Amino acid sequence: MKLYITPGSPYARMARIVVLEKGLQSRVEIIVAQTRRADSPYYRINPSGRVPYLVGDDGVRLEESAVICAYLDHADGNAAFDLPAGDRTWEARRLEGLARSMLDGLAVWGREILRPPDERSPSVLQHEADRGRRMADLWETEIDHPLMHGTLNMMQITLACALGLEARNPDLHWRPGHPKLVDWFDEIAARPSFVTTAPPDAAASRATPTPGSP
Ligand SMILES: N[C@@H](CCC(=O)N[C@@H](CS)C(=O)NCC(=O)O)C(=O)O
Repeated sequence: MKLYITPGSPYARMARIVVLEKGLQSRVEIIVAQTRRADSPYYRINPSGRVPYLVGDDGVRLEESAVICAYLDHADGNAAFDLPAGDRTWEARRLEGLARSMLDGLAVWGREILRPPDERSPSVLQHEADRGRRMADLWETEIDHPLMHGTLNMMQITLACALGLEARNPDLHWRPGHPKLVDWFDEIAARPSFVTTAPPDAAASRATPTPGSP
């Protein structure tokens, strides 16, 4: 299989974490795509130009991190990240939705920051900063949910990839006032799959701007 990524993409990071957690490294070739560049050869592979993108051994071509993570999880016939059954299904979906909502907002904010200064929208920056603050407050409570602890799942992976964007956004300060979230994140971020896929920090990206960022 071929998994197209960029090093800074939190969505691609989710798929990379699943590859590592499932021990699929020998089956999945990780390829850095050139995104956000006019006439990138990557557009001939994935016309949307987004990452992650997976080309399976069976020829299947998949977009969307949630779909790709599920496909990778099932690739060994022994899925570990399916939603829990019964009453917990909707709780799991609710938490995954909340985590993705935070991630989507922080991704928009991060993209705005990577634009040239004279192209950045102050109102978008403010809107996403405010949303990020509200979501961090919400997660300081939600992090007590039993599904956010114990065996790793997609809710945890999604939230951790969102919070991990602090490395790419110097204005994202979700830690102050959120001690439970800090403890939770620091523990999950120490897992080898998270350490290996940690995004390059914003200063490094600015020093060597890559069209493929984030
Ligand atoms: N909903 C998509 C979002 C993917 C996405 O927005 N990826 C960004 C990188 S973080 C991208 O590829 N941007 C390149 C572009 O917009 O051309 C998912 O979950 O996979």
